[in-house]
Amino acid sequence: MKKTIKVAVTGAAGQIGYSLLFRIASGEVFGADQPVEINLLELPAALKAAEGTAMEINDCAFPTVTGINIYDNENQAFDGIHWALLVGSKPRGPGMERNDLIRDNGPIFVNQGKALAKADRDVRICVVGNPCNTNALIAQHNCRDVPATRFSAMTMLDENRAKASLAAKAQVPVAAVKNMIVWGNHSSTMYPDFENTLINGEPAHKVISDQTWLQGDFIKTVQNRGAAIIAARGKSSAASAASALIDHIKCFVNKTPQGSCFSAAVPSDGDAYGIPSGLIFSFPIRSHGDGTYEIIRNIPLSPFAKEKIQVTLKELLGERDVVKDLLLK
Ligand code: NAX
Repeated sequence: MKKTIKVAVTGAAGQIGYSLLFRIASGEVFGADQPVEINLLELPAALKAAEGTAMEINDCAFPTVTGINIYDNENQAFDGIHWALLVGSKPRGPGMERNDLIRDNGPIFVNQGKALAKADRDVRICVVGNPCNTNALIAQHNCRDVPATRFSAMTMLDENRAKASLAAKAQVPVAAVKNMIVWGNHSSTMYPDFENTLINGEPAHKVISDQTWLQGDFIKTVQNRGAAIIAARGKSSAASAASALIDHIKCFVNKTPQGSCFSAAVPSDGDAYGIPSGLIFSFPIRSHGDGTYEIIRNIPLSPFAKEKIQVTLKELLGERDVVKDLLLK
């Protein structure tokens, strides 16, 4: 019998939680023969809804699930966990500026960062709740017991959106699109790097001749896709975000095939692409499949790409400044 993997999901009663939990419980992520125990963390007002979701997970009779626990306290929810999926955060209210949202959500990640000291020594943390890069930075700074490299923020949804957009334009199946690197912040400044993407093994900008589209509408569409989903659905992306989180975890758990990469926001080691040390920045990543990963070096960057990366870097540095009192030195 394998040792149970314990996974905590915050914001478990929310939209993303509802799409995510069943897929984790089903064995899709960690394996059909891998027991999982799931801790749901919610605000007191949403505990009843979390209970309903837990009842439904039980009703699926997944053979992989060894337990579902519901908490409104992060110290209990994070006790002994191997994965922390930090999805819950306050949504942006009407008329709210991005900096207000950053300030509003910061304290959640201070407390959750501290509580992560209770986790298993080998814990991995992925932050989805927005602004996810800066929230991950706050959690990481407040949890010096866990190595910084264990923290990530999710840019996989942006990668998936960009892949789908290029595939549609090139009229190829999405599986033909590889190495779609998203650089920087999960926000409207992110840079989806079409110059290093391959379509059927060829550079995407050679396959798609419309350079104006690539440099213009393609980037804008990916950067603003979240807002477009809200405009169409009346609610923010949920199933696609959950699906991207499943992809994110799988990418970190499994060895990345030779010559491939995926996108995730991880702490800069200060040595890659001029990004200051410690900033949680989306890079091209290769997982070694043993719990470690590397930031892939030497990706060629054109002056166009470098300019875009500077824009998203500037935004992230500004966000770091807004929360500097929440970051432990
Ligand atoms: P919902 O509002 O449906 O759910 C959020 C849940 O979090 C609520 O049930 C709330 O009670 C809970 N919550 C709030 N504060 C909490 C706390 N301190 N501890 C535990 N639970 C808490 O939002 P949902 O659509 O599920 O989105 C969740 C987060 O994901 C949002 O911040 C959203 O902006 C972010 N997203 C991030 C994406 C990414 O690619 N990184 C894409 C999708 C999504 O927009």
